[in-house]
Amino acid sequence: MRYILEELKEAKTIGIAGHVRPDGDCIGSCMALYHYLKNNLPDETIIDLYLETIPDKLSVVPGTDLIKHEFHNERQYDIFISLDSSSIDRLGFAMDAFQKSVNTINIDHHISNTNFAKINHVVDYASSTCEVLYDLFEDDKIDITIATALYLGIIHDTGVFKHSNTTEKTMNIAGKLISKGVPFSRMIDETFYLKSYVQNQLLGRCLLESILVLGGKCIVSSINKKMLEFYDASSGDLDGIIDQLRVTDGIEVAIFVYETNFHEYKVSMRANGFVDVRKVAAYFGGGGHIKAAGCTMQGSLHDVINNLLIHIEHQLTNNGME
Ligand SMILES: [Mn+2]
Repeated sequence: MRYILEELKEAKTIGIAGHVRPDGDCIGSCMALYHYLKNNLPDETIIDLYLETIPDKLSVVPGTDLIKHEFHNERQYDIFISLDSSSIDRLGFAMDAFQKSVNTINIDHHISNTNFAKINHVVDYASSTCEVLYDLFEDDKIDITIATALYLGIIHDTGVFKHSNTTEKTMNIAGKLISKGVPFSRMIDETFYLKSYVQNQLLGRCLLESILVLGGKCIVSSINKKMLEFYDASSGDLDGIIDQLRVTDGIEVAIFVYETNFHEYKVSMRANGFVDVRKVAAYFGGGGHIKAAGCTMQGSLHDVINNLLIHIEHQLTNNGME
């Protein structure tokens, strides 16, 4: 599959972009490809990388200061490469640049990818776009900067080798990358586990105020707007609370809701085995996966929780869990 990178040798101008609200795999794959092309293409080749603003803690890979956060020139790129984006609209502000390029390449690992480019390289069994890129690169051309970027994407999309998308191959690639000197302990702590003081305070509060329902099979916690304002926190500061609720012993379903407006709540659900939370979320107009789903609901907090519990209890009963 190396022919994909062969295409780039002739290009004089190359654009690269990842998806909106960039995560570890998006940033990792974009930075890895950017550095790889910079190192291996002629000096005069123009390479521009477009991404929305990235979280500070994901700026560990050198060169993130070179990222362009808006596209407002008339440049038509010879080739534009989309990374980690399942559809063209996921490119956000960079979609225009992509669409008017002479040639387009789409490199991704989402099973739902719509193959929207001229050349599509989608490996849906790969853990991450970084894993897909590793296979396209020549190993001896991967320096510590590129290795760090690829490693970032792999740990973030696998939940540090925990999710079921982790394969023997993923581990082998990670092994090759750490042999190049990636500071992996520090990276895992600082980019994955690190929380701000406020995030930890909110997590602590939500755990303290959580309640067990449905005979201890379901755990519920919530946070209201007033509390978010008190801590001067945003919804991003609530990431991970649902995951901590889920690993409570004996729990089948964890529910975390936070108030977005008067009588409007954003709901996150996680399941451990017997309940399909995607079905519950879909009933209320949301979506997701069997074990991780979400939706937005209207009403009082009491009504929102009760309406969710009716559906969860129904599934628990029908699955012989009563
Ligand atoms: Mn990804």
